[in-house]
Amino acid sequence: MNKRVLIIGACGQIGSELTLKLRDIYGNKNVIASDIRTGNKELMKSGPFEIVNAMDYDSIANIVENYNITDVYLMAAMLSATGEKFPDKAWQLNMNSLFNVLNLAKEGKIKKLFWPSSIAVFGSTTPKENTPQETVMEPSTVYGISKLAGERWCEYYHNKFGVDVRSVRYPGIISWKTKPGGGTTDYAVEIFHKALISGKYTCFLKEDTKLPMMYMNDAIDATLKIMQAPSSQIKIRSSYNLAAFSFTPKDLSEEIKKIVPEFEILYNPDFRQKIADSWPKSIDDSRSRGDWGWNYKFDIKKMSEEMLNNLYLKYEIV
Ligand code: AKB
Repeated sequence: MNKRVLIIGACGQIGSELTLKLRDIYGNKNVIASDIRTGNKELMKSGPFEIVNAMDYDSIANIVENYNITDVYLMAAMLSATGEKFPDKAWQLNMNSLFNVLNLAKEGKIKKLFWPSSIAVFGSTTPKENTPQETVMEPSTVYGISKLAGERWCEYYHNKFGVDVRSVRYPGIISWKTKPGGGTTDYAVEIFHKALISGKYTCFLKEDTKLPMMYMNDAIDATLKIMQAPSSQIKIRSSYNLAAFSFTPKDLSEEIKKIVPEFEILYNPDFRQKIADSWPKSIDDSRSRGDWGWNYKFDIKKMSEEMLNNLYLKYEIV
């Protein structure tokens, strides 16, 4: 049976790049993008697009039926910082959207499901360095609680109903094409834009706040890799730890200064500092490496060069 893919939340930071990559692999007409709003030109023009509310089971079920969808990537979510402002909405969106697709899989209407978890599943009682796959998990944000609950539900649907669900715990994702929205790690993207536009950035986290991060190309790679692996290799059905590199705002500003010497960073921590302080500083992802061959390609240096080179072109700075 031919693969036909649906991405829910295709216009977001990860969804927009994932959709284009999936279209390259499976063909434009076999990859259906969907979101509650329209996306950028490239995404809208390169293949089918449907407006959908991730919390509306019937409209998702209709799309799945109309397009004979086999695989779903559920990328819609409310992230950590916005989730603290709208806790009810965050819980509803993050949980209802997951149940919709888990139930479609349980009913045999789709074959395979990707659902991202996050380092936000960990909390202040978790070991901070080299955080193990299995450890104490007491998240303190609504987002983290919803992701941890989601992980338990994914494992439950796999064990009880045989649902083929796969998941990774994304760290902060850095990309230049689409900006992230509402996360605690968003500073690591904003800083590049501000470095080129004004040469100055005021960071909402303290200079020594170390967090796990990853370049978008690696995040997409991991997502495709776990989805393409034979089912027998996926031994964890809650969610896999995933890592590339970790840095502080100060480390990142030093890296940017190597390319933009006049760049200046200031610090004005806000409510997001408390969220960041509750998260791990580095992640042990040996299970992902061992089970399905994960490895990253971009380190902080290569990522910073890629970000600045692409943003120079985007802003037409010569
Ligand atoms: C956030 O900051 O909320 C996200 C995440 C780490 O899941 N980027």
